[in-house]
Amino acid sequence: MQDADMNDMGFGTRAIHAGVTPEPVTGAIMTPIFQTSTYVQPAVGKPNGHYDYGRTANPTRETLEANVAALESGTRAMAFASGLAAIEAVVKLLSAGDHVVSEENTYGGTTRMFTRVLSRLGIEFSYVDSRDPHTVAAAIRPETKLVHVETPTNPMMRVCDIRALADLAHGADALLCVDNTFASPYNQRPLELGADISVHSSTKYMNGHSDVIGGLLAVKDEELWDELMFLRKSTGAVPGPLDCFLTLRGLKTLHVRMERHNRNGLAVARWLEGHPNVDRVIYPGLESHPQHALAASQMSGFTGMVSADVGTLERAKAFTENTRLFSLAESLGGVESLISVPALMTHASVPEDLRAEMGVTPGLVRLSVGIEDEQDLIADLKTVLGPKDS
Ligand code: P1T
Repeated sequence: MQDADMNDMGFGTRAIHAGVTPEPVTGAIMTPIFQTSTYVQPAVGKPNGHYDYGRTANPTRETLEANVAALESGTRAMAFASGLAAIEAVVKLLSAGDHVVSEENTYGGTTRMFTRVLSRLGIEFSYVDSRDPHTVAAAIRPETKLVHVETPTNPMMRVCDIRALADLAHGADALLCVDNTFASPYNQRPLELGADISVHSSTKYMNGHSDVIGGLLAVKDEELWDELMFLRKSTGAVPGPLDCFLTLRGLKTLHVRMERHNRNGLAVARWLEGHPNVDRVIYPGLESHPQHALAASQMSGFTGMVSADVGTLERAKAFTENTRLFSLAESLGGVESLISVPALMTHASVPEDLRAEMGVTPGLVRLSVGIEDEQDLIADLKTVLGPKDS
């Protein structure tokens, strides 16, 4: 269905129909996997429409992109080979001498790309605690072209005020990019709150089935999209057609999955909170989260991501190596529950002092609560941590 017809429809209807039209030759209701690298041209320099080469254009990928644009309340979206490739494309809008203000608690791989790869190209980065807009304002310089945040952050669940940061960035003629991986557009739509770019590791909630590595971004501005398209075409980090098909299929149930992730995440966070073997639970949906009110003002649900500090690495290992339904693995956002120790896994590449300062202690455990039955998940945690009221 075309986008104009979809604007008044609900999120679930858009997840299933936006951008998707029956295939014209056969009427196939499911978007075919156009597994081709090139297209035959009827005459020299006259391709079929804009289909000249697979890196530039692919119908399966374009259907996914139209669908994501509708879900993020954008006008355009773009798919990449990974979440990091999508973020890299955003930073490559900049040139040597330009400056980025970034939240300090991003995914460890994002921090590594900024500190050890992109900074070598002459782009400067300042790392701040973006929970306080004043700290972001103080880091902005005349050369600042981009403010990059995650909200909630991985794994400390820091929440930043997207509206306030959009105003700040725009006041400085900079773009605001929000990594929306943890929330998903079902729970939070940064473009509606003033952000210029919403970026995803679609490996996570967007695809939702732990079988694809992918990245996505969505924008409102056509010129910005053109620039990003040029960058992707010129640098090449496109996803394969099968991965686009799988992600599009995953998106058709995003609203149903997220409802259950939200419910199970809250139930697990509530069960862990106050448990005698857990020192601290961090979940934006709990009233004890210092930014619960802000989170509730810009999110409609709080996902299945829960962090809990159990005090020591020894206890974290005993916890994460012994659960049965929560599998010990990096990644998140799939239908199955995962558990990890960020300091030794996803954030091992972040300098130790920065990790400690942010609270990414060796005793911090991160749970990606899946969509299994709530009572079975709690029972699994209970087997390892002991009953709550013992
Ligand atoms: O793995 P990739 O698709 O390249 O996405 C990178 C990425 C970007 N942004 C956020 C917020 C992320 O969490 C990630 C990847 N994160 C994990 C693999 C993880 O376990 O935290």
